[in-house]
Amino acid sequence: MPFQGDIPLHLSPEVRQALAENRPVVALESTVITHGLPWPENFQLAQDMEATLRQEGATSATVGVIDGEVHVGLSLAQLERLAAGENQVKISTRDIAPALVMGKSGGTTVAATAFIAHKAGMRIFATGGIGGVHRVASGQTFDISADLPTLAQLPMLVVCAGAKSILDLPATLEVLETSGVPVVGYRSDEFPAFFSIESGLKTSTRVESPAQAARLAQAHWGLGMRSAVLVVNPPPAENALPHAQVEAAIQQALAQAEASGVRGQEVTPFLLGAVKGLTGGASLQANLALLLNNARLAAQIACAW
Ligand code: PSU
Ligand code: MN
Repeated sequence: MPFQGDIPLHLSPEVRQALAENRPVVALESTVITHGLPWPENFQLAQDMEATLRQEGATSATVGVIDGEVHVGLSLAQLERLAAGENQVKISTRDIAPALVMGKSGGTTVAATAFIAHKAGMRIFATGGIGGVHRVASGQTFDISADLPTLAQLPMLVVCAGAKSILDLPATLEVLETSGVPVVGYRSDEFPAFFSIESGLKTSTRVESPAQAARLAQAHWGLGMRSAVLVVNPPPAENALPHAQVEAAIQQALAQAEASGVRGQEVTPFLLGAVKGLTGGASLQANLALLLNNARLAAQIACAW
C-alpha cells in the first residue's frame, strides 16, 4: 500500500538546505512550461527564471510531477523532460492524486503549485498570470479556475502580472475580494492584464518596495488570515502590448474556442495558444519578459522577508 500515510514531497538538495537554513526560497509553477509556452522557449525560460532567482540571492523551487512523484526543485534533466516531453498532463489541485496513482508526469498549475509549495513550507511563489473567472461563451455556463478557491485558502504570497484578459477580469477581481485576497499593485494602482500594463481596473492597495510587500503579507497572516496575498507586477514597458490590440486577438480566440467546442481544462491552453498565434511573436516576448520580471520581484520580496 504505497500511499498510506502522508505523501512524500521530493525536495531537491538545494531546496531542502535553503528551507532548513531559513534562506529565501521562491516556488515556480510548471504548467507554464508544459502548456503555456512553445518548445524550446519554454526550456530556456525555465532556466532563465531559476538564474534570475539565483542572481537576486534566492533559491528556486520549481514544482512538478515526474513519474508519479511530486518534486519541489527540479534538476536540469527533469526541467527538460517537462519542457520537451509529449503527453505531459496539466495538473491542478484535483489532478495531483490521480497523477500520483497513475504514475504520470506533468506541469502543476498555480493552484497545485501553491498547494505543494505551502505543504513544503514555502511562502513565496512567482508565476506569469493566475487563472480566474472565464468569460462565458454561448452554450457554456460556468468556468472558474481552481486557482481562485486555492488562493482563498492558502497563505502564500503570489507574484504575477495579474490575469490574462482571456478571462473576465472584473469578475476575477470580485472573486478575489470575496475570498479576502489583497490585490497589491507593485508601484501601481492598476490591475495589470498580463501582456498589458493597463486594464482599466484598480488594485485594492499598492506597495512601493519589496520590503513593504513582505510586511503587508506578514501583517495579513499575523492577523490570522489564511488567504493568499496577490502582488501584481506590471509587465515591463519595453515589452508590454496595448490592451486594445490584445483584446482584438482575444475576441477571435474566444470565437475559435466556441466554434471548436473546447471545454474544461483545455480552455486556458487553447485560448493562450490562439492569442499567441494571432499576436505573433510580440506576445511571446512580452510573456517571457514578464515572467522574468516577476521572478526578480519575488526573489527581492523573499530576501526582504
Ligand atoms: N495564465 C497564463 N499562462 C498559463 C496559465 C495561466 O498566462 O500558462 C496556466 C497557469 O498554470 C494557471 C492555469 O494556473 O493556466 C489555469 O488554468 P485553468 O483556467 O484551467 O485553471
Ligand atoms: Mn476551467
